[in-house]
Amino acid sequence: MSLPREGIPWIEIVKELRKILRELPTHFTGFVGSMTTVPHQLAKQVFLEFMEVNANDIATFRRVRELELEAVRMLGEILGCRDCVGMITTGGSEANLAALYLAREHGYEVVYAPLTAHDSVFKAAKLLRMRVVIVEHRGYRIDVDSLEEAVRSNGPGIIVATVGTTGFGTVDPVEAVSAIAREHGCVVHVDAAFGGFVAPFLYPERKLGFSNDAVVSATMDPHKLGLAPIPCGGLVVRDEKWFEPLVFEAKYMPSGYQVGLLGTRSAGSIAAAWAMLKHMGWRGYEAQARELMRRTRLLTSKCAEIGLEPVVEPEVPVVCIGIDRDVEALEFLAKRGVYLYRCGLAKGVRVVIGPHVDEQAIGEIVEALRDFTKSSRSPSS
Ligand code: 0PR
Repeated sequence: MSLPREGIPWIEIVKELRKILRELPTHFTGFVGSMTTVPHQLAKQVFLEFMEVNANDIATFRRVRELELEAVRMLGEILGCRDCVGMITTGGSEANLAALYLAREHGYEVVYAPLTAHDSVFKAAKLLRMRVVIVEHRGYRIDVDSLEEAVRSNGPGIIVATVGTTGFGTVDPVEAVSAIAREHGCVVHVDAAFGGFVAPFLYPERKLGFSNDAVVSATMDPHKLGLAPIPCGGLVVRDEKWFEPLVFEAKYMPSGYQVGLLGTRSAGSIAAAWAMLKHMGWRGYEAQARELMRRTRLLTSKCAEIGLEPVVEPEVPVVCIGIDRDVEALEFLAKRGVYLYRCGLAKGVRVVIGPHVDEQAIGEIVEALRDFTKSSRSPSS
């Protein structure tokens, strides 16, 4: 039996768990695969302080729902929305699922997306039994001609545009996509889970969000570059009317209703998102975005010196470095303590330049890549 009959003392439990934790790669020891990063101390502190408050009860904890709406409004402002509504979620997957659900409830049952869209979009469509129409991509961005053809033959639906693709760091042409959507009676969901904390600051002249009429919702995750701890995603919705299907009747709740796809959820995520948005402000995230892109360019130029090129020039700090034997490369790198993911659609390894990936880490990644390319070129390999 693994459940002990007599409880184990606190100190022994902590020892055992800390041992496991010590053996896991951390963001400081080469784990640069994921889009998450080291959370800010402030976010950790307020997360702990609010952790045990159940944000599901919006009557007893009305102030927490207000904080949540303030956090969501700030996320919306970054994406060009004055007073958006929405909610803090467990992450981008839940936000994308909720966004597609909203579209379906409003009568848009077809999902248009290129294969560069995140897996969670296709997963959501499957769960919701929505029909997916795959749109071509060119240079790892939605091909607008293919999109137009697709909507013409398949009718109204929701188009998913990604600001910061998972595998390539590219940004879909949201403005052109939205124009097509308007013309053909479609709506647009912008998945800015990662890029939302970067692209609006770097490319203020581009219309990447709600300034396009057709955009009804967006995903933007504080647990990625927002510097909040996991779990913390964001669903930003244009107005209350569009959000309404996410408000469910729940007779036993003090308010009589309940918000979102889940039930009990921690107010820690809400406090952490709110705190980081207030603490960083527009300027803080802007400075972070510029610095991360500087490091991204440093990585690509160092890669060029060893004969490796990005598959496509990234617009947010995610680089797919083209390598044919990518599975072997990942194994080789992991043995060196550098943990990366693959790019997915193209052969290569993906580096996400989060705030924890400093110049030294970039140097180590490139060195490990150089050793891999050398070893794979040698006749004995
Ligand atoms: N949208 C985009 C553009 C993403 O890159 C991700 C996550 C999500 C949505 C989903 O966010 P959550 O993981 O917060 O639900 N991409 C992550 C990454 O690339 C994690 C990931 C990767 C999650 C692959 C699922 C998966 O199948 O590190």
